[in-house]
Amino acid sequence: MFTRAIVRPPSPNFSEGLTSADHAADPGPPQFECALEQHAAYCAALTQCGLTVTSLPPDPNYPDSTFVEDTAILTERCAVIARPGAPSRRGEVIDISNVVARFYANLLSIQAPGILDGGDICQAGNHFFIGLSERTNEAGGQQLAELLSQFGYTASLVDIREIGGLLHLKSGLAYLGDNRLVVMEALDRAAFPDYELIRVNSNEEYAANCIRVNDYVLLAAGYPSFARTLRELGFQTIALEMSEFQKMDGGLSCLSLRF
Ligand code: CIR
Repeated sequence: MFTRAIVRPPSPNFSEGLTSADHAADPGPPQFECALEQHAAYCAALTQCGLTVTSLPPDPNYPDSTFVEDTAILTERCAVIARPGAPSRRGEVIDISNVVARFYANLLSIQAPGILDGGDICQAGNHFFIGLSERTNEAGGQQLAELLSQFGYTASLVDIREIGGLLHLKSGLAYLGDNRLVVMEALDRAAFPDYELIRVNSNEEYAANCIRVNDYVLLAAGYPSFARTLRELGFQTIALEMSEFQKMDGGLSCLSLRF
């Protein structure tokens, strides 16, 4: 059960953040007002799931700071402040560290030369899958595995560096509880033994980045086949418009830290 979430609405210069998209081409840069509306609907969905939402003020110094999930790993036993792989995002952890400290006595952090983005970390029960990506290196992954082991968790590394177009491990992987993992086609299924794997059609891959929040699964709107799969598995779903965040390579999970 989650009881809380931390979020940070986008700032007006949100479109100046990192992205692989060419804003000169269709569908163009994100529209700030629309992003704000989508973010508000996202927060309302977290509230519907029973969470108390702590919202930090938008920070124009860090246009990517709405993607709070990349800045920390929050578990039932400890919190680990990340060291984001993108230098332009590294300072985001200062505010996050201050707010997380209000809720956690066990507060740890990733140190140089380690880099690690929270988007690469997928908790599945007492096990953590740690993605090695352009944003998370071996040093960061090993540090996190070691810290987590001190609190009784296990971890394994999943190398996604050869998979084109996958920013973070959780862009293609989600844990739904009850031993069920959503896995996009490009990931090596052998990395996830002992789990029931739920496929996402290759034309709906963006939807793989969904989150189970108590009695609901939140997923991106516009992926009917995957939404149907979830409902057939017995989940109540909430579909959320994510278009403006998708333009900045953001997925649904990265807009909140849940704990
Ligand atoms: C970035 O490139 O860092 C942001 N524009 C998007 C981060 C998305 N985070 C995530 O998928 N966990």
